[in-house]
Amino acid sequence: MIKKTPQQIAMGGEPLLKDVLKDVGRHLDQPMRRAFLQRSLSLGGLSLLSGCAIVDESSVEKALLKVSRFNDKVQAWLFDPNRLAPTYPDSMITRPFPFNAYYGEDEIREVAEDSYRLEVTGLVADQHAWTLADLRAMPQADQVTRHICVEGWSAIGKWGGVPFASFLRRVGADLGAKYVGFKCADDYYTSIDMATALHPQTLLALTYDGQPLPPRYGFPMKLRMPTKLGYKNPKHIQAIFVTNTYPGGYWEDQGYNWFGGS
Ligand SMILES: Nc1nc2c(c(=O)[nH]1)N[C@H]1C(S)=C(S)[C@@H](COP(=O)(O)O)O[C@H]1N2
Ligand SMILES: [Mo]
Repeated sequence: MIKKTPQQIAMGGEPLLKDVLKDVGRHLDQPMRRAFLQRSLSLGGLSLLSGCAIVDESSVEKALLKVSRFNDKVQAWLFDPNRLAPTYPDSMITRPFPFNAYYGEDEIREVAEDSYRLEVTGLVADQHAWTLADLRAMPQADQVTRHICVEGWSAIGKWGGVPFASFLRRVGADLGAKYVGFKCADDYYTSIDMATALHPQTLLALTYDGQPLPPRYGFPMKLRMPTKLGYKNPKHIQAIFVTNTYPGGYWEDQGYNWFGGS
């Protein structure tokens, strides 16, 4: 059960979500948690929003998850597939560009180039596996954009590679499917909505600052989306699949918002 403060008991009021969040820990990404706190949403408000009865911590989790999935739908609806994220001159690139992963720099994954094959499965006509040379032979584009991490930092970097929309068209993906999922060499995984997959700035990035993507930034390849927060951008991609079944993600399954737009 969620404990009320003596003051709340005296006032006969319900505990504020703020107090509950302290108890239940990380269930929302920071922007959403802030939005809740700013509005001082009460438990009564949360149960109204989610349609869940709030009786204990696990029902709070369920209610927050429901609101977060609702939030995904609103964000998807607000997402404008033609609006471009800001781009910057090379002179504004952050040097050195930060490293981040769910582990430290001493555990950066080394993927071998020669044996590397990118698997492509699910709702795609052509399921052959790709070598790095195959990917480098596709028309390339590059862009300087800002990467925003929910941990509270952002940095400007330059990525180059294959526009993801051309890749999806080349493999004959079902462009009406809901999700594109990614599996990575380090056990990370995530998934995105098809509208973002087809966004003109979504890149299957093979280079960083004009050089082959170094291991720290996701060799051999990462998906770079300036329209999404850092954790939605998978590094060391080994497999891509197109599906209508919600695939979740490493942080998303621990309560981060799935849409993760910025
Ligand atoms: N495979 C993999 N991809 C990942 C992560 C990870 O731990 N593993 N972390 C994510 C997070 S939270 C961030 S902020 C960015 C960091 O990318 P960078 O090292 O290029 O700065 O990678 C994202 N993609
Ligand atoms: Mo991040």
